[in-house]
Amino acid sequence: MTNRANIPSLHEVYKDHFLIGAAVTPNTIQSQGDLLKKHFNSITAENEMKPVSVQPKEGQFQFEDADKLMAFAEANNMELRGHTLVWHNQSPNWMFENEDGTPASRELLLQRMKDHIDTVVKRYKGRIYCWDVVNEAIEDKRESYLRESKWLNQVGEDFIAKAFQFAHEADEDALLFYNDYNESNPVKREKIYKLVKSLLDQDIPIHGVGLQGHWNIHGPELTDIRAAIELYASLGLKLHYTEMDISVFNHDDKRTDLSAPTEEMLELQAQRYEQVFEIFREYKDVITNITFWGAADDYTWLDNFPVRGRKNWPFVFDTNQQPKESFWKIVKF
Ligand code: HAH
Repeated sequence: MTNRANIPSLHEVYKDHFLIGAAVTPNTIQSQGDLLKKHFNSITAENEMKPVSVQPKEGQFQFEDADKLMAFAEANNMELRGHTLVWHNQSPNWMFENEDGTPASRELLLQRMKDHIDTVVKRYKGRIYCWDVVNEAIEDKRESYLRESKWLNQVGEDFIAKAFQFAHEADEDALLFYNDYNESNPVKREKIYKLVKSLLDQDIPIHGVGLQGHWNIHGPELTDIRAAIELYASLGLKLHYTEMDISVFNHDDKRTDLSAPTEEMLELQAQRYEQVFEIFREYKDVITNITFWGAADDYTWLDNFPVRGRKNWPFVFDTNQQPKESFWKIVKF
């Protein structure tokens, strides 16, 4: 690998703006270790702190992988964003069921939620600086408000408020976030706003909105990104971009013929990175963390989503972990 010592460090360039984060795994802290140490001062566990990873069986917590990532953060003076405590996905089935397979009652589910949150949050108390307490509870489809889920069906709408209360009881200093995707979409952003506002109106301890930022080279519109920031900021909370990537494909583009991104894709990507970081800098008083959902193009969840096995190139570092044009666009301003 060629020498990258003399390129600017992303997190140093942005030290007066916000933290710069990356989602990591036990593999990538090895394979991308040097890159992570140089450019990032915040990390998030891609999967290792999700419910199914830490409590696959009732009461049998597994923290080995999560601990590795925590230790990597601490050894390298990085913050850690906790992700995630309550979600409809990557959560173990046992949590929602009685022993005979019938749906667990509201009381049992809330007890399990409390036990889970208590154990996980207290383990990293004072070390994980913020948590995505509830992930993706809003429905994407136009008509309905909250997403259908076992949490909603078996507990009721207040499962969200309860999760925040339990998290706050476990670590009163952790910053607590509601996190969701399609956060810029005009219809969905109003619903996210409504949810967070209702939590604030009930004095529920919530401190921030996590905007996932899973975007692509064609969208969303910059005006929608800006409008979403303005709307959430009007709640008086901090904003984190929690899972940013810029896919080179439209969401419904199923093409699988490319073994490298085209010049045009890289051009559009660089232009978009430049434009969105310009907006981020403008709102640095409310945006306090920009986290990418990965670090370099050699590893991204988008290689398997939404098309399994199709390579994608969503970051500012390429498959050799070298800076792309996108990198230069965001470090020069
Ligand atoms: C995110 N969902 C999750 O928050 C994260 O935990 C996971 O590793 C990857 C992505 C995003 C998502 C989406 O963009 C579209 C449909 C469903 C979920």
